[in-house]
Amino acid sequence: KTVKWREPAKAATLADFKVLVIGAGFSGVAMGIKLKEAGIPFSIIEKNDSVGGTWYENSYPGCGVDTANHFYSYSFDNNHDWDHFFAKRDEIYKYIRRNAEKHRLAEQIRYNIEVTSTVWDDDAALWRVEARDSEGKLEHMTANVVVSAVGQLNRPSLPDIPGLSDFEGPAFHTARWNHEADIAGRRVGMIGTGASGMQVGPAIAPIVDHLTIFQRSPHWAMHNPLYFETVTDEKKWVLKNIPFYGKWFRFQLFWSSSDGFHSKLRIDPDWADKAHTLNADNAEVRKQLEAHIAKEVNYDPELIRKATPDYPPYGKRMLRDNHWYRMLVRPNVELVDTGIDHVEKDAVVTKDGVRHEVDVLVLATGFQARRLLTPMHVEGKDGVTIRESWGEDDPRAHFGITVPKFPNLFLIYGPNTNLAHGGSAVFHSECQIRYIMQGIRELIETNSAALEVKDAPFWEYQDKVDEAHRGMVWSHPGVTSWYKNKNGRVTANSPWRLVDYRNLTETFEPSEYDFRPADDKTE
Ligand code: N01
Repeated sequence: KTVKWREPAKAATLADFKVLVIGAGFSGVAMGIKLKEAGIPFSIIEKNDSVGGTWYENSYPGCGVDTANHFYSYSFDNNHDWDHFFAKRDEIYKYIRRNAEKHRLAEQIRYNIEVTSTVWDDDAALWRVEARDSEGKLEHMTANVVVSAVGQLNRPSLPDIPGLSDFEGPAFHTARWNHEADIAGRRVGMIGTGASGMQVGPAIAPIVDHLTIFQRSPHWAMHNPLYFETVTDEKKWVLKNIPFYGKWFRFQLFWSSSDGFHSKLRIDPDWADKAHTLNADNAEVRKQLEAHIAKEVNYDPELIRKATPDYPPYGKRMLRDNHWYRMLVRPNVELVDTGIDHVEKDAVVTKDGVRHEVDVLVLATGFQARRLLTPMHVEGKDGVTIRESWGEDDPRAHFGITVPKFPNLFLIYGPNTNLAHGGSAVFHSECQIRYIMQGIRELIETNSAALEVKDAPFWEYQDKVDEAHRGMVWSHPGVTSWYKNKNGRVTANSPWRLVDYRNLTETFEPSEYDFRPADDKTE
């Protein structure tokens, strides 16, 4: 739904108003499209030389989405031409680029320039933004509103393993895949078995000489036959031409991830086997997943032991089985779960003293999700930085979007908005964008210089989120993941069903914010 002006005449006052969006990924591009539709001046600062964000940076073999594309796409471009139900990176990247081109965002996007700092100037009621271009030249700009569209998963997390820097062969993170490094016929070591590693493994196993996978803990992965299917021309025709079918198809994907899941995620306080499952539905899922693993690894007891998690299903992100388990039985693949002791110039040495010689090292070790906005310096009112406000790893925001002491700053895919239970991150972004657009409209139409979320609604929301998480699987004490901080507080995920989050963010409520009149500022 597009946010409409209530007072169209106010649009005329926009000449001096500017929004700065950080990042031109899936969310930044959508934000730009909505700002453009509303006629609000904006620019998008992008550190890469292209749009796409995560779908540009991640180009590792096998990279693709595990949420069906007919839902993992913009509601305003319900693309019926997807070639796959679960597209690979190139197809998604092209989709984002096509949208940016269609809406002529090239006029607003600046590439190869990275925001290093954004500081709130309370006297002028402006954000003073510093950015560095690819040659290291600093540039300064101002904006009335800053929207962070950098998300949670854009800074690779490199493991702190002794000797890693001594490794002499190519070593790189999945989000920085080194396409110059020839892996064909080489001995490859891969650290990490999350969503990225689980896609890389089956994609490279057939071409490498040997693949050694270093697993710290196994992840659950679910079989879905559609994962491997292409969308036939007939299906595309039906999606396009049968009235409402395309919408229905999208809606049922939305609904199954919104409602279908939640019963499997809630801890039943009376449930006996709390270590491995949560409730009857969750136990049923576990049974099916265990049977699937056993079948796929040809009932090899050692592989079953290594590949089966002890924690309940959904404790970490539920992955797609993209033939991961079948890959484990290949003669050139070894799954090592003894823990890494250190790395040497040509080998990874595990805690049992075994040297695993490798030529190339792939780090599928995830992202610095809890250090949201890293490494930007973000400074709000009274000189408070976002790191001071959030501590080392405790990001919080009202609906995941606004933070006290940081006026006119909006976050997309901020704290507690990650979807760990299925569903489309694009849907969540659009909820946030609609909310942000209403906030900006409120600023403009009430002739205000700044808005800032009040402490009371902010903390009330934090309590609600924490309370909701307490009953959910990812708070389970047996699970460690990037969803939680070191105190066990879930900082990444949303506890809500999609429909609940949509309802929460549907209407920007001005009474939750302090507004500062425009004439109460000095230049
Ligand atoms: O990262 P992860 P990811 N020594 O943090 C291991 C999205 N995504 O890039 O499980 C040894 O999940 C770590 O071990 P453990 C999606 O939201 C989506 O895979 O902590 N191992 C784990 O196995 C996803 O959730 C898609 O015990 C170390 C792995 O590295 C998010 O991105 C595709 C280690 C990291 O897994 C992140 O996924 C890709 C160490 N020091 C990504 N440090 C799709 O939609 C970490 N590990 C398909």
